[in-house]
Amino acid sequence: MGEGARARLRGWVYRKRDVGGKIFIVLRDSEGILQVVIDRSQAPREAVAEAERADIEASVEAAGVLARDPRAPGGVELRAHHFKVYGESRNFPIKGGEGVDYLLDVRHLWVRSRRLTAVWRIRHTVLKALREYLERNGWWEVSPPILTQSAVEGGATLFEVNFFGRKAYLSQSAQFYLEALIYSLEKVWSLTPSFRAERSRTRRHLYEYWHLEVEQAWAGMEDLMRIGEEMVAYTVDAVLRERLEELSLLKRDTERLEPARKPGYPRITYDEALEILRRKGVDLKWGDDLGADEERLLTEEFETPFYVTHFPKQIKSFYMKTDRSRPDVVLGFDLLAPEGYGEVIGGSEREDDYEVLYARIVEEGLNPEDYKWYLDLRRYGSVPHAGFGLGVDRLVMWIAGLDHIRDSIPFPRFRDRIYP
Ligand code: NSS
Repeated sequence: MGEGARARLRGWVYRKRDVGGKIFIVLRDSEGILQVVIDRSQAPREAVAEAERADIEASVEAAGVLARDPRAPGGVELRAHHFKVYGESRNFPIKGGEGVDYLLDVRHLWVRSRRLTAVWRIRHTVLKALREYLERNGWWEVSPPILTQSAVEGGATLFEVNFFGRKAYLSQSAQFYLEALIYSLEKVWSLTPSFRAERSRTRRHLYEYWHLEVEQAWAGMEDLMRIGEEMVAYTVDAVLRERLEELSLLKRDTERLEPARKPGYPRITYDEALEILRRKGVDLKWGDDLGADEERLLTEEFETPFYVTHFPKQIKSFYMKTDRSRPDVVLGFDLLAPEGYGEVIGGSEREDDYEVLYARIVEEGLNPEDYKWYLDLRRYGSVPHAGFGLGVDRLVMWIAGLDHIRDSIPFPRFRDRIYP
């Protein structure tokens, strides 16, 4: 809107300054902020009275004429002749300078902050881009259950639920259900909450996170690695095109994201990862898992996300197919985000042979009875197939350049708090 145009807007009081002759109210709405000026010598008395009682975060309506003013944020202000308070806001509990724990207590109010709002907008674009990529490439979206009967990713992080006197679990992954659905739809995906009772509290673990999973029939590890990197590159590109203002508000160095806009990310094997770590002074034994610290060191070597592949089978899940030319490693892959962020995708080719899968279940000390239906998928029309899971919150965390995963999601769930 140009100089002299009339405007009416509704929003919330973001900042307020009363300098005697004029009241300056910076108004915040879903599009951004705008300064509103109520001039005591020109505005009607009721408008002035309403502006006086409008506290920080009160919801208000203002109408007037737009005027250029270099001192206003954005260079434009609204000179109001009408001003009305809708919902008052006495003593808003967040004043600035509060600590993390307090801000988590008032998360229901903190979610309106400009910084978090910028993250929600980036997250929206991430979700839109992921979905758009899949839609354009012929994938079927399906809806797997959240209440489940068996573990996908090991018993240690399972949340137990009392299901009418029987044990059930909150889903850690939709993978097994997606596997069942490829026998008709071939290329399927889902976006669901996944639950992990992680033992340690870290910057990159949530207890409830958003999991985007894909599964494809007649496909191997290479095919799925290509899809993973195309999807991530497509998403980074969309955010760089559509959310520059938000990235700048978050002070994200977008130069660091540029190289990730194109697929073709580097790949190293687990063995090569060990070699790199050794050069950096970290001596892992073959068969040790890569933890957050090791991942961080590896990310120093790359400007873009990169794959680590061919892990020792003892550190990966029983369903991963072994490399038949080297049976001690699996056809599994992780995609690690640069700048210290680490794993955002975990996936593999799946074991599709009934006998081998059965033996792996037993070898892992699991009860084949619990996996009867999953084994059935290898009895009736088994096909080579592969898939992966992408942690949406982790992807947002990296793209937005956040220090902690909790700020990638409006209401993060932690072990010691499920409030608000
Ligand atoms: O455990 S994963 O590595 N793999 C699976 O769950 C497979 N069953 C997925 C599949 O092939 N369909 O988790 C996948 C991703 C992982 O790379 C992380 O990005 C994310 O899920 N993830 C998490 N994000 C946030 N918080 C927690 N606790 C978490 N755990 C995994």
